[in-house]
Amino acid sequence: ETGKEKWPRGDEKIWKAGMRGVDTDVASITKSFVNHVQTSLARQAHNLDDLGAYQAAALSVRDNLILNWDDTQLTYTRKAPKRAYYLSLEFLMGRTLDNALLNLGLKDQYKDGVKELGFSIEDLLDKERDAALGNGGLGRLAACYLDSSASQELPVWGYGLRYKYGIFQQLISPEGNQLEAPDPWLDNQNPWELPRLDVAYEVRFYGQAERLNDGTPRASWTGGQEVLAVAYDVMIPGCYTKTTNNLRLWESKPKRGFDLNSFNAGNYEGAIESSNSAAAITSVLYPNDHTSFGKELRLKQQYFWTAASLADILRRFKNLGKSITEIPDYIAIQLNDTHPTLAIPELMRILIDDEDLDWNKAWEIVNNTFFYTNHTVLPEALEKWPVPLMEHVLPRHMQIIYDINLFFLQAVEKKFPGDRDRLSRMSLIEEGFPKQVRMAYLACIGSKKVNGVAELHSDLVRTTILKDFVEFEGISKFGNVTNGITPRRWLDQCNPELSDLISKTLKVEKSVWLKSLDKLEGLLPFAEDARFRREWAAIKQRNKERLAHYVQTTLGFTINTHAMFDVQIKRLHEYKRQTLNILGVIHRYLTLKAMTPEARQKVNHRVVFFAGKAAPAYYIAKLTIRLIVNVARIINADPDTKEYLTVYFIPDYSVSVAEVLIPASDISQHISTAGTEASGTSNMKFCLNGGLLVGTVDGANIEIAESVGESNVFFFGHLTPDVEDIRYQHMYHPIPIEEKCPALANVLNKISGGMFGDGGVYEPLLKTIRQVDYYLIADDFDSYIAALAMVDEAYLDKTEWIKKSIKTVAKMGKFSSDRAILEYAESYWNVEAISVAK
Ligand code: B1N
Repeated sequence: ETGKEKWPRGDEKIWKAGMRGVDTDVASITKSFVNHVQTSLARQAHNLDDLGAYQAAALSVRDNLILNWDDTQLTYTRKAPKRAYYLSLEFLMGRTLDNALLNLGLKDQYKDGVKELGFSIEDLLDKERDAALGNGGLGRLAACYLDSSASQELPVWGYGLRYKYGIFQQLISPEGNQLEAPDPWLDNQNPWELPRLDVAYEVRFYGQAERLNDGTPRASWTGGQEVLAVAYDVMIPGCYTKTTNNLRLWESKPKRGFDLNSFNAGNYEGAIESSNSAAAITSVLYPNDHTSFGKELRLKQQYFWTAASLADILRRFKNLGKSITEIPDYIAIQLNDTHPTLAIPELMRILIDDEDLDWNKAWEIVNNTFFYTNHTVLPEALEKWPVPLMEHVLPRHMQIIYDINLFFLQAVEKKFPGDRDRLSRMSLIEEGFPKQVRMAYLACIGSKKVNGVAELHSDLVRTTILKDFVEFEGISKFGNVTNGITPRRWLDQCNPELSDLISKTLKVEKSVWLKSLDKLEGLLPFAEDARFRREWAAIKQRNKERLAHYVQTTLGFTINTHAMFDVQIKRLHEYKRQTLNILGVIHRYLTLKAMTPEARQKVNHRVVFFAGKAAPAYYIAKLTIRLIVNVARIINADPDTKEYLTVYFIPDYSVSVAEVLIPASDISQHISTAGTEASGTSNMKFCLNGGLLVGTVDGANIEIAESVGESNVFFFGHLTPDVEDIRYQHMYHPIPIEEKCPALANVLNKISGGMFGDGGVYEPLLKTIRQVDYYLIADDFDSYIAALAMVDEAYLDKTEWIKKSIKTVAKMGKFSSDRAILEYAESYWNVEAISVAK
């Protein structure tokens, strides 16, 4: 292409005649569906099963998305606005069809259409596999932000990896152990991605880096392994708008089928092996959150993805014909945690080695282009890469990091002369064997702004892990953007009856309030309306029945839907304290057992749900699952108590399972040790669906309470500033658990004594509580039990309870991811909305 050709080629009229819109009346929809059955799928009406029908519906809906996507991208190209790019190693998208139908406003038409063809839309929706390219909150947040960017018409693209295997499938063995099976989510074709085999970049690993020493900072990087990154595009439709953004996922491929050099030398197997090693880069999502293992393949994933994404972003920028120094006027890059931090030295490499800029100019560009979001202050989660590994895999980047560090420490020394401690604290290189690169520090100094994900967390970032950097760079660089969730998926899609009731009551169209969630405040007066409350309660009841039906059909258990539903669903982690919950359940069980049958009659009936995956190598987390499953086995079978208390562990937690569990909850638990959960986002999802929150004074719980009113949440536990002191006491003045918390000691003894099967099995878990108790289980236990008693008390007054539920939903507007993404666009990226002509 020279840029001077005439487009389109040939006769423009004939081109125009061939272009079509997609009609969206029911007759056109059935026609398109049948068409896809016949041609795209090469199947026939008489042997089409639900899976085939799902695929035909998806392809038909996709036609709409493709046309909108095309118009959107053309608009962006023509208007050349500043764009933002969201780099995330995880996108936990879940299912797409229902979301696309709702955002396009075509759900009813498709429902009718597939019905005319003999199918039920619900059955088809259920055939879709989740796209589970993430671990938990961080990946789901990225997905919510894409939905909000498109809905708010912001020119934002996501960049990630197209893992062949998503997060593992969780199975539970008869003993209660978690087993992991692979998740081959692409096996029955993925209609939602468009392979762009023509969009490909070469990415280098290993080799030699040699400084030119010609008076410039340039170096040459040669040799090593070259791998191809190929683009797959996923369309991201906005809600009731034409804007359809893009999520570009990279797949790794060997550069030339396989290595011809080895082939010629007669080493056929060796050649195949090197081609396998290229394909391995994007084969699997790492299933650990909150731990950094320093594995070479993970480092290769990170570089592969950042290098391909930057190359793509810069190619698009170069098409604008601007000077390279204008990059920050057209590009903002958001780093989702430190995983994409290599983009910083990579852009330096491109600007210096390829574009021949001097160091300071290059650093200035970099500094005005990147933005870094921190998602955790847990020390084990902070990424550090061993210097020898980095030198081996990315020799040129290691040189650049050393240079960045040198200039940086010179500046620190200038501001704080002679403060050697400070220099070693702030160095990008941590001394030790081996030395390690501190990625959070690199992300921080390379970015224009840094933010945490809830007020408390952002404060902790400023006062703990990045304290020295605040002192050096000034506080204004360090902000907060409280996380949000998309109300499209997490209310309209997962709780359609509540969404309809809200539209009807507010007398506002969904297309309006779903994009201006503060409008929910209009529900407040209806808390006093008895008829409205009855409708509200009836919807909660039907959502509980829907969940019971799911459990019945998948696990075979019959659930009492008139009991209170108490839910804790999230990754298993000691800091999230599922142990506190299950120990509380045992305490409740023991209390019930000790009661007379008459006394029991007065007790609030409760069903406790757990779900969540444990990292495959996280022994204590897996043991917690085993304990939950075995406690459930005993309690659910006890004729004295099973009417009052049952427990279920729902296996293989996923976005789709969450969509069933969340609308059914009466209360949900968010009970991390204060100061450990950066934000949490499922807390927002529950409250938006009228479930009340039991939680610690942590993360976004605090802001939820501020919004909905403290009388509508159940808080307990020690506060963040006390946690460190208490840990200190644990170390130096330990109090035996029998003394500190007799109720808990009794529970632990029952477990050890074999009430839930061989007690010895659980000793390593119990030891973490009896000995170090780093997460303060014993310190918070009594106040936790007291909070649950308050819940029971409050639940007795059903009218008051429903009022709380309504008032909570009414005040959740702040937690829309639209609000959050607009904060990023306005206060960080300087990116504006741009509408796509209808
Ligand atoms: O990010 C979420 C927050 O709402 C949660 O509170 C926070 O725990 C979560 C390494 C992580 N922080 N860090 C991770 C994920 C994967 C990985 O490899 C760390 N996830 C969170 C959204 O802000």
